Amino acid sequence: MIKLIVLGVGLVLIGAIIWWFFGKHTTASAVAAVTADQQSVDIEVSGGYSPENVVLKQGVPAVLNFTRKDASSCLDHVVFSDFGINQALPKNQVETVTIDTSTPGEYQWACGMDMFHGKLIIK
Ligand SMILES: [Cu+2]
Repeated sequence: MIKLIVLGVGLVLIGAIIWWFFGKHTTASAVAAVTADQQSVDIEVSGGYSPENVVLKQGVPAVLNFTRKDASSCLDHVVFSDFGINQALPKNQVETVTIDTSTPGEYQWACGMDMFHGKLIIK
């Protein structure tokens, strides 16, 4: 009996690992809402970033509004290394990060420990 349980647990673990590495994970993307002179995207921080791909229009001043719902200290900073930004995200508070959109390209952002990532596309 114990062998069957061990076998069952093993199979479930293998399934979970296969799903994790090869499964189709959906990544939420968002295009910024653009007005004449301002664009913004709201990003929820909870076990990662949602959306984790953000598209911004080049040349329009942009803000990202981060709200951290996650209690873990892992996500309490957000780092945009290309922009020299390392900002604290107090829990349950909207924290605005201003992005310089003058140069088109793809930029990564990450948590303070570089474990969770998001992508910024300026075009
Ligand atoms: Cu982290």
